[in-house]
Amino acid sequence: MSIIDELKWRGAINQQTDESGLGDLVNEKAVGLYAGIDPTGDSMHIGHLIPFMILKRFQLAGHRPYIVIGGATGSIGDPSGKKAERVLQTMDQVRHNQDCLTRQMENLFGQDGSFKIVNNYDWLSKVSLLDFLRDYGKLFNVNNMLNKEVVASRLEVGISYTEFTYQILQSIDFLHLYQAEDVQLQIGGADQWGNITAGIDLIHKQEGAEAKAYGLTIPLLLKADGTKFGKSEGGNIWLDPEKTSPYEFYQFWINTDDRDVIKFLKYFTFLSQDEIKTLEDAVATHPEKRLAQTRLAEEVTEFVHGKDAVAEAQHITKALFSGDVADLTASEIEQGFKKMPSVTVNTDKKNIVEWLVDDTKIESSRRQAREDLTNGAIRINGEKVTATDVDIDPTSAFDGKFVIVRRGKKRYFLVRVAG
Ligand code: 545
Repeated sequence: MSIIDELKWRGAINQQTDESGLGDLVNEKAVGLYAGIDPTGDSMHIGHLIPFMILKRFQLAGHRPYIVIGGATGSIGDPSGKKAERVLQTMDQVRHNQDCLTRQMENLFGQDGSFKIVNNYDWLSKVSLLDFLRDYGKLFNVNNMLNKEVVASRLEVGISYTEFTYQILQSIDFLHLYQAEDVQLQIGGADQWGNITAGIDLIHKQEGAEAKAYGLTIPLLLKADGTKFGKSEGGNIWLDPEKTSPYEFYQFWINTDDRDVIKFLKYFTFLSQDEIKTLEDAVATHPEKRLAQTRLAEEVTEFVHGKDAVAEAQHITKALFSGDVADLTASEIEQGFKKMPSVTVNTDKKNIVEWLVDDTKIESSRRQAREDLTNGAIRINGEKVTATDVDIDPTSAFDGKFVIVRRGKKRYFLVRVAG
């Protein structure tokens, strides 16, 4: 099966500039191809990842992927998808973000040398204003530029000359990579169609109408319930583990709706058609087992954060479900309890009733605290405590840093011990 047919099966093709031309090309040779990312932030979220995972699929099929980090374009900002003019970032911000994104890309794709990561600052910063106008500006027709959806949709509110020019910069990239690295295909999200086709036009003007350059875009990912993909209540799902912990990342995928899970397996994993078909049957016959969600969470978390992170996330999930929290590590507690209520107490030993009411405010009154304790509704670090006349030593577990309190079946509280 050709890579293009595989992408079709995965639902990953929105538009192609020349379907049969590209179909022939990928069967003929190892094709150079690229997707770009602008350093407008210091981390990708899972939505940004899609085109780069498709580069990876091309690589697995024997092709030659390039990632362009937009050190130059990112200092301008793509108007695509933006309703209003952007505020320019400082060059220091751009460089910081560019370094963060380069590291993230290297971690995900860069290990074996088969991916090339390049920065368009290296060539775009060398084009002088006069060269820009003489060598490139002459090849762009302002009427065509105005007709690009991105620009047309901004004409009423206004668009600066700077953002208007963005499409020329991305076009120069495609031409540069075409000439220097024999890159013949650019991919990107559906919002990149105008920029990609502008680049192909430039290549045709510069290299002749017969020049073989192609574009392919990926559809915007939609969820069955109509809400935006890639967000949880806490906001975006980031790839940076400092912003979204591997446990939260894993949980995000675990919580996928049955109606979306097969689509996501096709988009975000490298599982084969047969494997995905088997999981599809499992969703139909035993949805309650959530086999497809578990596999999805395992695959994507391993791809982004590694095998150990999957094991940790599963350990946390299991501990929180069963209540056996005693052997969690401090890092697992930080991850697992990020969204749960937390308070900070001092290291003093204290009567449990007083501690639950006065220090932690977990219980609203002494009467309620005594009642919950005697009813067996309180667990401290996983152990049921029923006596009301015992002292609690906050430093007795988890390196003296935390106490985990569970009230009833599900309500967890994280008590941080300041010491
Ligand atoms: C720059 C120079 C090129 C080719 C492409 C570019 C970047 C492109 C663009 N892409 C988007 C982007 O978002 C910011 C990420 C911050 C961490 O703006 N002009 O850089 C997104 N892209 C991934 C997908 C996208 C797109 O990185 O293509 O569609 C999102 O899914 O919006 O020579």
